[in-house]
Amino acid sequence: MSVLEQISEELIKGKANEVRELVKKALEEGLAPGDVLNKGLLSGMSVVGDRFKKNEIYVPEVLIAARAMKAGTEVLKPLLAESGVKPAGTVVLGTVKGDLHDIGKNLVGMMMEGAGFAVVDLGTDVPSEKFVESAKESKAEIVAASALLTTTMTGMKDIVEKVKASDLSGKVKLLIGGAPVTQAFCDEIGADGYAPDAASAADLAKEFI
Ligand code: B1M
Repeated sequence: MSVLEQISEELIKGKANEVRELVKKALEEGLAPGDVLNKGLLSGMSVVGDRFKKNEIYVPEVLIAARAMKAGTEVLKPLLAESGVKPAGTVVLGTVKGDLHDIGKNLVGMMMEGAGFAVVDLGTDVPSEKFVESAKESKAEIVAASALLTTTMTGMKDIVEKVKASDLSGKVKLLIGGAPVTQAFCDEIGADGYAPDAASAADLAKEFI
């Protein structure tokens, strides 16, 4: 079994220490951080997602797998975020109100840092007002919101409305994403951009600047 397959296997089992060590091993073997992320960690997480969907596993197992994913991404973080250039701009980032999923949001943060942005991470379950306040405080150019639930993505509309009603209107760009989010939804709510994955989110942020 290749080291990337081993990473997926151990992530599915929720073995955080093993995942951390295997990620280090993969990097020592010269594998690219992006491959370790996509072909190791994320491919394991997609199996976890499938099993969760089919009710083969439940929330506790998913949480344990998420913890293992975090252990692996922590090793990768400095490499994904390596840039050495002065901030291209400031991004206020968070998962919308009512939503506790943060793995994708954290990846977006890492990719944004990698693209040279200063990232203000508001965490999860963030009320719309908080996005607006924080963007004012940090003089951000971009507000980036993540949602993983069809029930919480509607909160993005509220962020758009609050930004438009504030003096940030026309000054900040609103970028949205997350598994249930689509370009059509982005157009419908009047956000400035949608990205399907973390790397494209960073590319789009660069385009905005
Ligand atoms: Co939840 N969960 N979950 N969950 N969970 C999903 C999302 C679900 C699809 C599972 C399923 O049924 N197949 C489903 C949502 C259904 C729906 O609404 N469409 C679901 C559900 C129902 C729930 C609960 C309601 C379950 C329950 O309690 N009955 C509950 C809700 C809690 C809440 O938020 N209030 C819940 C809870 C949890 C855990 C806490 C157990 C855990 C989260 C742990 C954590 O995040 N710290 C969890 C997990 C891990 C998942 C799955 C298995 C994996 C999500 C993930 O991290 N994927 C997920 C199933 C799945 O997605 N296959 C599922 C990896 C991550 C890298 O992908 O976040 O999509 P993702 O990010 C991607 C892109 O979407 C994009 O970039 C990333 C890739 O590069 N992206 C952006 C994300 N944000 C972006 C922002 C951008 C641009 C791109 O711009 C700003």
